[in-house]
Order: sequence, then C-alpha cells, then structure tokens
Amino acid sequence: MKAARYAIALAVSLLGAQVQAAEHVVVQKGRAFSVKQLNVKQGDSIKFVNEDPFAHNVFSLSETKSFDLGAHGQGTSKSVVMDKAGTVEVECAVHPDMKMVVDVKK
Ligand SMILES: [Cu+2]
Repeated sequence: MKAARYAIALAVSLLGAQVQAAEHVVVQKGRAFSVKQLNVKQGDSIKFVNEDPFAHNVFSLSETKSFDLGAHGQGTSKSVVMDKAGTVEVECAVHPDMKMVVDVKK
C-alpha cells in the first residue's frame, strides 16, 4: 500500500514537471533555422528537426549553455535543455551561416 502511494506521488510530481517545462521545435530547412530568435523559459527544451536532405549539426559556445549535439541527418532530431537563464547563440558546424539566438528567461 505504501509503495502504491509512493508510485502515485511520483507520477503526479513527474506530471507537474512536464507541465512546467515546454518543448520548442525549431526546423532546419534550406540551410537555415526556422526562427532567428526564440524566447524560452529556464528548463524548457528545444528540439531541432532536420528537414533538409543532408546533415546538420547543432552547437553553442555560449557561456549560458555550451553544448554540441553532433550531426544528424534528414528526418532526425536532436534536443537540448536550456537549464540556465541568459543568451545562447546556436550555430551549425556544417553551415557557418546557420545561426540563431535563444533568450532563456527565469
Ligand atoms: Cu547546417
């Protein structure tokens, strides 16, 4: 009985976390990100979906969030969580002209 109660409490807390954090989708198409600028809240994630017939990469050297999601091909996606507030410049290592800015608010 105690275990069941714990399981329910855990499920509710997980649901609560899901409601608070949003997932934003950015499409990579025509060698460009679908948006140049994106506002998100701390804890939100961004899903990058590649709709081009070739590979893209997603990375950032920003102090707020430094990451490298590596390369991903057509029809695949990569996600990153914006866990700190600040500005994050997102780039593609394959195409130097592909850039976007994410503003993460608390
Ligand atoms: Cu690219």
